[in-house]
Amino acid sequence: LLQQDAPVPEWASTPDVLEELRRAMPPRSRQGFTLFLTGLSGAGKSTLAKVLYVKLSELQDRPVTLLDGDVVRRNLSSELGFHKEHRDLNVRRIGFVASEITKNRGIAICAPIAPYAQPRADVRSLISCYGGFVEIFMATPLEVCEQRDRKSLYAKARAGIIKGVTGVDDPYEIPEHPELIIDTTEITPVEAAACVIDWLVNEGYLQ
Ligand code: PPS
Repeated sequence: LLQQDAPVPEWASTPDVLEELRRAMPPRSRQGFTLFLTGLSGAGKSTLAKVLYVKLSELQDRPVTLLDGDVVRRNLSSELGFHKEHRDLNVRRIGFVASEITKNRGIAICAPIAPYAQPRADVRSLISCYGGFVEIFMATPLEVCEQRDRKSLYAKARAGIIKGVTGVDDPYEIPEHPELIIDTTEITPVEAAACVIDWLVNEGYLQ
């Protein structure tokens, strides 16, 4: 089943198969979708993801699955480090799991740093075949993330104890066309979640 504006996967390359698949796509309120939160450590991804998990579970019937960065790294990507190839592989794994959830009309909430544009774009293409893909750029500035520093990640990076920390001495490629941009410097997680829910209602994913 394909979204109206989704890229065409290889297996659906004949026009009649494609048309049939698109006709069979349910309205957005019954499709699966993925909320893909990306941003620096400390930007508020996990906190917002958890609030969204609770709200979406209360508001509607589709099953909701949370794929948080730390949890995925412990369970699905425990052998991976933080150099570019491993980060990309980690993000692609998360994208694959989210695509399966979306295909089965569930809701996936992903919250990795996902610092590189190409794997984010590939995940978008994959998931858009099956349902909605909502990229949420957590734009909280590095200074604010550093002040929070609940895991002492930035302190260790500044002290030279760890290398390759995103935002300090490793890149974060800013999303060019995210569906939503959220800076949690001056809004609470509940207010941020309300913005996301409003957007989902306006776009027809929630009734
Ligand atoms: S990535 O880039 O998407 O694969 O990263 P992710 O899987 O989301 O993992 C991010 C969490 O790992 C911790 N951590 C680091 N982050 C960035 N750079 C380096 N070098 C690093 N080493 C460990 C960090 O606590 C991240 O947690 P979050 O939830 O983002 O705060």
